[in-house]
Formats: sequence, C-alpha cells, structure tokens
Amino acid sequence: MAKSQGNGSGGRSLDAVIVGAGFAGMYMLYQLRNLGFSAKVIERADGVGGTWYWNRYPGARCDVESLNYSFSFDNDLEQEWVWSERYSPQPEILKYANHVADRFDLRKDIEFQTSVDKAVWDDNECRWAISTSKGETISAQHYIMASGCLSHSKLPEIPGVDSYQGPTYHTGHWPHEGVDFTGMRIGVIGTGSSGIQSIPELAKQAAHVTVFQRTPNFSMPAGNRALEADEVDAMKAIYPEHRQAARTSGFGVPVPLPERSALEVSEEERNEVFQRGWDSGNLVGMLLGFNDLLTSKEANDTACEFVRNKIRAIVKDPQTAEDLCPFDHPLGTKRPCLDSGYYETFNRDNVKLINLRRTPIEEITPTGIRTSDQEFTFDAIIFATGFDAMTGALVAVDIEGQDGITLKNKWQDGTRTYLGIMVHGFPNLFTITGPASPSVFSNMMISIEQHVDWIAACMVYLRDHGKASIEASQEAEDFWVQHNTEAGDATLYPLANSWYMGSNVPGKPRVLMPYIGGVGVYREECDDIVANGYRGFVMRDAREKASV
Ligand code: FAD
Ligand code: N01
Repeated sequence: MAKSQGNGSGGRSLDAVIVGAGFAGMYMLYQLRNLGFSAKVIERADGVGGTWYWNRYPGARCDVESLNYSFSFDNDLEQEWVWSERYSPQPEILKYANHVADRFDLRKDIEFQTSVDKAVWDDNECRWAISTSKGETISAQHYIMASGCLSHSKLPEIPGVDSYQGPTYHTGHWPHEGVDFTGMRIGVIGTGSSGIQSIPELAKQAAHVTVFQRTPNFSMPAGNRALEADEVDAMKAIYPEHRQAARTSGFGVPVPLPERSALEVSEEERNEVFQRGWDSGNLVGMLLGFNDLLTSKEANDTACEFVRNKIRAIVKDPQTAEDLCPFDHPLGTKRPCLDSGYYETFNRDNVKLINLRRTPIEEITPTGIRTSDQEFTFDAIIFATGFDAMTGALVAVDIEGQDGITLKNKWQDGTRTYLGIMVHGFPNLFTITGPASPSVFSNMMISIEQHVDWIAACMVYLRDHGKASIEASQEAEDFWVQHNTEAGDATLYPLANSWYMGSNVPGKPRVLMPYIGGVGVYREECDDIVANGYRGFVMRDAREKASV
C-alpha cells in the first residue's frame, strides 16, 4: 500500500486525489481505500453530498425514484436505509449522503472547505501536481475529477445583475438556514427543473411571486407520495435483480422498452398511452410510450400537443396557459421536469407569469427587474438559472496536461474525450460522468457506480502491471467524439437550445455533451475495451517515455 508521504516540496504524495465529495467522490474514495490506494478527497463545501449539499431551495427533491436513486454497491447499506417518499426531499437525500460518509468512515480522508485550483501533469515523473486553496501542492499519480455535471452554477447574462440592492438567491447555492419569504414580493428568473420545483413552494409563502420565463418547459406531475413499508420491502427483496436490470437499461432505470411507433396507432390509442405516461409520475414515462419519440419529430409533435393540452386544461387564464406551452423544442430534448402542482400554481392570485419572449428583461435595477414594458419592484430575487453543465466545474480548475495544453483550450471548439472517462494529452486524469458518457441521460447513481468501478479496476491493472500512466490515444478519442456526435445526430436532441447542447452559456460550443447510446450499451463498450487489453489506451512503464 502506498503511504501518504512528502513530495520533496513540502506537500503530500498520494496515489490519488479526488475532487468533490458528492456521491461520485465518496464512492471513489471508498473503492480506492478498500483496494489499498492512498487517496484524499478535496471538497469546497464544509460537508458531503455535492448537489444535495448545495441545492437546498424549497421543493428540491430527486426526480428519479429514491428506490432507484441510491447506491447499490453495498447490500447492507441498501437493506438498512429506508426512503420515506417516492421522490425524497433534499434534506433526506443529504442525510443519506451523510449516513454513507459515516457508515464507511469516509470523512477522515475528506478535506472540506478546500478547493482544487490548478493541476499540472509532469510527464517525466508521470504524476500530477495538484494545488489547493490552502496553498498546498499535492503530488498524485492519479487525478480524479468527481466535480459534478451540475455543480458550477451560473447567473443570467442580464445587464445590471449585480446592481440589485435587495437579497438575491441562486437555487444552486441556497442558504443553509433557509429563507423566510413571508409577506415578500419576489421575482423568480428561470423555469427549468429548479424553478419548476421551487415556484409552487415559494408561492405558498410569499405575498406575491412574479415568474420570468424565457422558454416554457415540459413538465409532468410527479405523483409524489409517501412510500408504504410493504412496497419498500418488496423492492428490497428483489434489489439484486432490479439493480442489474438498471445497469443494462437505457436510462439507468429498468423500464420496458416500447416496440411501436406513435404514428402507427390511432389518435385515441396514442392518447391512452400518453395518458398512462402522464399518470405514471415517471420522468421517462411519456417518452417511452413509443419507440420513436426521441427520433421522429412528427411522432414527438403528438406528445408535445398532448402535454400542451394538459397545460391548457389546468391553467385557467387562457393567455397564461398559452404562454406556458412549449413550442420551440421537442419533448425531452430539454431536460423534462417532474412537478408537484407547477401549472396549478399559475391559478393562484399571488402568482404572475411574464413571458420574456414577448417582453424581454432589459435590466436588473437596484430595486427589481425592468422588462421592455414594465418595471417591477421586489423584496428579493431568485435566480433559478442553472449551471455551466458538464464542463463548468472541470475547466474551472486550471488543468494543464502534456506540452502545457490546458483542458479549457483543448475543449474550446467542443468537448473531446474517450468514453467520457479520459482525455488525450491528459494521462492519469479521470473524469467521473464526464462529457460523452451517459451521465445526465441516466439515473446518475448507476452511471457514477459504473465509472468508479471502471476507474478503480484500471488503477489496479496499472499497479499490477507496473505501469506509471494510462492515456487515451488520439485515434480512440477521435473515434469516440464521432460516435457520440453520430448517436446524438440520430435523435432530436440537437434541435433544442439546451444545456445538454451547451446553449445556455454564451460562446460555449454547440455539442451534445452526454452520450445517448444508453447505459447498458455504453457499459458493454467499456467492458469490451478492457477485455481487449484497454483498447484505445496507451500505457507507459514507470519513467518510460512513449510517443502516443
Ligand atoms: P456533485 O454532487 O455535483 O458533487 C461535486 C462536488 O465537487 C461538489 O460538492 C462541489 O463542491 C465539488 N467541487 C467541484 N469543483 C471543485 C473544486 N475545484 N474543488 C473542490 N471541490 C469541488 N440526478 C439523477 O440521476 N436523479 C435526480 O433525481 C437528480 N436530481 C437532481 C436535482 C438537482 C437539484 C440537481 C442540481 C441535480 C440533480 N441530479 C439528479 C444530478 C446530480 O447532480 C447527480 O445525481 C449527482 O448528485 C452528482 O453527484 P457527483 O458526485 O457526480 O457531483
Ligand atoms: O437549470 P436549467 P435548473 N434570462 O438550465 C433560464 C437538474 N435538476 O437549475 O431555457 C431569462 O434547466 C433558462 O431559460 P432558457 C436537471 O438535470 C434536477 O433548473 O435558457 N431566463 C431556464 O428556464 C436540470 O435540467 C432537478 O430560455 C434565463 C432556467 O433559467 C438541471 O439540474 C431539480 C436566463 C435555467 O434552467 C438544471 O436545472 C433541479 C436569462 N438571462 C435541477 N438565463 C430535479 O427535479 C437562464 N434563464 C431532480
């Protein structure tokens, strides 16, 4: 077992540094420690949980069912933990993350309130020099980014965004003590999942809520409810088979795949299938009603119209209903949402929708928000404006690979990875749920576990074979970039201006970042690559220089 030791420049020397103590970083640490590697997690926050540490806004909860959205790597953990709701709320998921940290004694190897700011690859030593906000530079053979796909929050690019004098809150950085909006007039910018979850709760408390919507989203009722003891027991009895089915599924949740096209059935039958999907309270319930909803615009249009008719039936004011109806993207191509009374909230007297397509925001003022036709005064403004997704947290660290090339520069025209796990020119850098892996197109727990297991096995292989480094070859990376693009181009995803496509960040290259080939197919590919001697990867013996 490699011991943590000095690196000659005052810092420590480790087998691995892991960035982030969300579910990915915690499981990575657990695995590496069990395998005898010296590893430390560096985490900016003062606690574990990642997403569930930061996103504490009212109404925050998962939208993959808790019985699926949980770790499967430890049978006892799986059997002992009891989820209270179908879609458990943020405090319970954070409690689970803390339970995992305590149960496996992870905290002793996590350094909180510390950021990783820079990492430089030394091609002679085959090691990373990783600099932290505490002024330390740690030497590590392996550098593992578990920094999250949705952890780098962003404010809107609106003139005057810093000029508002009242309190502002971003859903991704919610105060730990909560916020009491009683009696306040508040403005909310953003109607993605965070806005859609929080607006109904905010409306119950605040005196008045003005919702600023640029793009209407498709949302379906979550059908959230308390879980019955017998259904939890029933799941626990079949967990091994259930998890295995999830690992080989398309989206990381075992659901039957449809065989028919939406266009080959009568309108009546189609609407019956959509109604079942709508009632299922399942994120992919409607999308998996037919086999062509993500590939045929004509088929997808029928599902869009079904949802729009639901919105029209729920929202009483016809203009508000029409403004809430999405027309600019196919269903599912922006992340679909599950809600608890979102559309109904617009029937309340204290909620008003502002359609920014008609009256855009011109500026944020010291007292509120001014659109092209009105000035609003608020006691607080909430930014539900999302994240620089997939790449934001990765390139926020100044990562310098071979020949001084930075990850940021390498990706300036679009993300390039092999399997979303490694990047050519950056040996021994692993990205958990990185770009071009199924990641956000899946139940993330399944994808996190698969990546962590793959990386851990790879590190064992290197150790057992006396290898100092592993790197994706240029050819393998080119192949995977092309494959990822082709998989995306066969779907409707490129039609939307979504964070999947990088469209929410000005200047970000327009590339479908996550891999849509499916969790099961992707896992097979990863396993096949290993079975074929790590096809597409180049390894170096200690101190051996190799041209890759
Ligand atoms: P994160 O949980 O994002 O953790 C990354 C950690 O890295 C953070 O704690 C961050 O502080 C730290 N970090 C980043 N950069 C640095 C640095 N330079 N130095 C130090 N620390 C750093 N997915 C699902 O599958 N189902 C769901 O229902 C679901 N719900 C979600 C709800 C919300 C509100 C959001 C925002 C996301 C949701 N997701 C969901 C996606 C979710 O992000 C993943 O499921 C999962 O929690 C990601 O875990 P992670 O460990 O990979 O990353
Ligand atoms: O962020 P988003 P999010 N002016 O990017 C608007 C996961 N998640 O935090 O669409 C006006 O989806 C922007 O408008 P537009 C999930 O994967 C899950 O809500 O760009 N508006 C959009 O409406 C999710 O997809 C859950 O036109 C501006 C909104 O802000 C991901 O995290 C809950 C604007 C941002 O929506 C991100 O969700 C929460 C501007 N200048 C999050 N800039 C679950 O339910 C941005 N917007 C499990």
